[in-house]
Amino acid sequence: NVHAPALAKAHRFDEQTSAFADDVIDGLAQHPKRLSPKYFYDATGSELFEQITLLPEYYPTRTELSILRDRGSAISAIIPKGAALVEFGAGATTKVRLLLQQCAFGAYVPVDISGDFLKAQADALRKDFPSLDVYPVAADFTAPFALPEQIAGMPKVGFFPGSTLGNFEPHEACAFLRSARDILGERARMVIGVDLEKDERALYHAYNDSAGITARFNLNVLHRINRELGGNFDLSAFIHRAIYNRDRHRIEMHLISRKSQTVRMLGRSFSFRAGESIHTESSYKYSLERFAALARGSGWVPRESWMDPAGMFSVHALVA
Ligand code: AVI
Repeated sequence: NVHAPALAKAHRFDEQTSAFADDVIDGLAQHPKRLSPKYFYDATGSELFEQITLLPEYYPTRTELSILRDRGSAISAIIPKGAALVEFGAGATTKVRLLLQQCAFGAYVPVDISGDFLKAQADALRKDFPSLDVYPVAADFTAPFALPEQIAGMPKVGFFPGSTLGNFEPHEACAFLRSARDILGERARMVIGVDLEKDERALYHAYNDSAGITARFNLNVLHRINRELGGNFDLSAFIHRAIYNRDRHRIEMHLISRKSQTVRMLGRSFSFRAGESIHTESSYKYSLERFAALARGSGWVPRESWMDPAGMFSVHALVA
């Protein structure tokens, strides 16, 4: 291909960028086209996601916070004193702060792929919880990783808030829960936030907000491909669409091509029909029973679950 050498020179790819490139090339060659939701979260995407969590239509974040706050004493009752709290993924610290205030943890281990972000987060928490030992781990938490030696003798509690599990395909969710159980070990506990199946209108509006932030969040992945992989996506030629797929219990986000067009990237071209979609995210919604079955099938014993009064969101405690 004539473009490839020039591009290879123009972009000196690090390992992460070339994995991104491989995934994008692979995903756009599929029928239907798809991109992994993990690529939403560059600096702009993370900022847009923070804005989503504050939208009036996006109920999950504030509802989960209310459950963690209102059910703090029930949650702390299942947590052994002096346990190490291992958080899978490190976003805003609001939720973990609630747990740290309400339960007697001996150590906090945030695990995230972004090392810079982790360090800033760890520093802020050390300042506000001076007696807490914080041991950040820079790792992809969807793959096996080692816990810090310092927490070897402590009981472990995993924390996976935000219904991030919902962005995994069911088989990936099962694999993640299994691997978390292996990493945390015997007698571990897990506190996990899971979005619930509900009225389709509420779900629809949560992913089609009137301010258009979710649309920007979705389209940003094309911007990222342009910037990091030298793509030439015209963002105005795609529209955001989020629908609820009732049979598969999931919100699907798509980017729909407004016209027939060809997009180039890394010396390759990808053609789109008018109306053709790129499936960019699934956000699975569970009933309490379906989540408990998933947890059991992954080697955990469901211990207790809590909901807000309107039954919008759930927090589950699992025991290894
Ligand atoms: C991070 N994750 C749980 C969000 C969700 O609701 O699935 C991501 C998101 N996508 C669109 N809005 C929010």
